[in-house]
Amino acid sequence: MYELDSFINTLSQKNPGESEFIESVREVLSSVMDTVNDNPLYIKNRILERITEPDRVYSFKVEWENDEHEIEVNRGYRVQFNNALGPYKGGLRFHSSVTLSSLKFLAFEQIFKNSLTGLPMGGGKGGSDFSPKGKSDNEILRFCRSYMTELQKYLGPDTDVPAGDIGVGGREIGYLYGQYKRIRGENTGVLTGKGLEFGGSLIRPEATGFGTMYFASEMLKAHSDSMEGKRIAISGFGNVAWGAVMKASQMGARVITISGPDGYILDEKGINTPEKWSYMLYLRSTNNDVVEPYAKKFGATFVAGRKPWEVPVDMAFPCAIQNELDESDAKNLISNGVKYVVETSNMGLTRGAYEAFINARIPTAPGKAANAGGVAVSGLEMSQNAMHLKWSKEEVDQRLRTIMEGIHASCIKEGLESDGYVNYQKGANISGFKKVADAMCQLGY
Ligand code: 2IT
Repeated sequence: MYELDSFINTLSQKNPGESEFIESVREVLSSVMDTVNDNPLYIKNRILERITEPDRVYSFKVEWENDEHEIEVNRGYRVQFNNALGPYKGGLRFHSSVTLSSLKFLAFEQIFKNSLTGLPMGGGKGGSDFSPKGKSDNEILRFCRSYMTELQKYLGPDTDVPAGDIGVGGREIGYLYGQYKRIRGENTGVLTGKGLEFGGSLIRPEATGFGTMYFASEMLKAHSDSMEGKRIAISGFGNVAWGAVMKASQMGARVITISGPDGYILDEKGINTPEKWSYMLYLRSTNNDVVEPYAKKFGATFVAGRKPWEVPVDMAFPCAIQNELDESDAKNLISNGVKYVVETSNMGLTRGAYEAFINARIPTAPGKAANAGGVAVSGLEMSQNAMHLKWSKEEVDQRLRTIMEGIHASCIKEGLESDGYVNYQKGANISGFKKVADAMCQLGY
């Protein structure tokens, strides 16, 4: 019999200082403990000990030259956590907050997220503490080349296939893939999120944001409700927030906030025109990491240094970074009448925030279910690359929608509680975990 606190204690001793990783393991295990203790095969196969230890972790030096011709040194990583279901798959994050602990948490989450998509993908994650903020295009190119010169040793289309994440968008994927091809001489599509001219998939840039709205729309349907007319708060202003804002508007909802490290925008008219959406992309492309200019351009309010969770809304979608919505934010949202919460960033909610929402019986989707659309379309990009063909926008979008509906159905199947409340966190964790654990049992150690 396993007991959560003592398992987590042992894990913490084994991984000192890795609080984000430990928290992500606690989050999954708190949902699956009964499932494990009820299954002698999982116990005999030591699934918990094995699934919480990464297959391997690469850490390497990345040297590059800045525009002043000075040499800079960053640290690069790739965490190959678990490949029971398929090649390691997961994004690369370039951000000043990146540490081994944050990448281990992201890679661990990715295992269960990828499992939920139903596609054959294992879990991995990588990145660097390099911050693109304020860097020139040439500096980013030089950094990407140097990073890939080392990383390429560990990649392959059936081994490990990275993609983007915070700080890694289409431009960076292009530079990284260019260097991979230069060194390896292979057009195997070993990164996803590529440009459409060289093997990328239609809908991949939009996929995470579209997917989270498809998931949300299923959630609302399951609660005899609809997206029409809902007031929505979104945080972030990057690729994920951009896709989410567009799809929410198409579904008849009104998104009234986006945010950056400098504060948030309150646009009561709604962020609902192609001009506003393009402006989000423009803001991102400047590499300044600010949203304030949006307020001046569109006559909206800018609230400096605060998060959007103080605005009364029907639905909240954290779309920025881990731990961006804490217990006091949750209490604010609850007292302002929030009806649904859809975590779209990875581990965007703190444990206290989850507990507050679940205690208040507010349907709350976890990131590993709601944001799986991004990696799902990455999986579809891998399929297209392997077949050497390209699907239409409609075909990819339809497959994405079907995958998100499937994930929602899995959450209901494993997460429906006796009082009729759907515990999405529990549902996603159990459903994602079981498939990986079953595969590990069959594969042997
Ligand atoms: O967190 C994520 O799922 C991603 N950054 C996307 C990963 C991928 O391989 O597309």
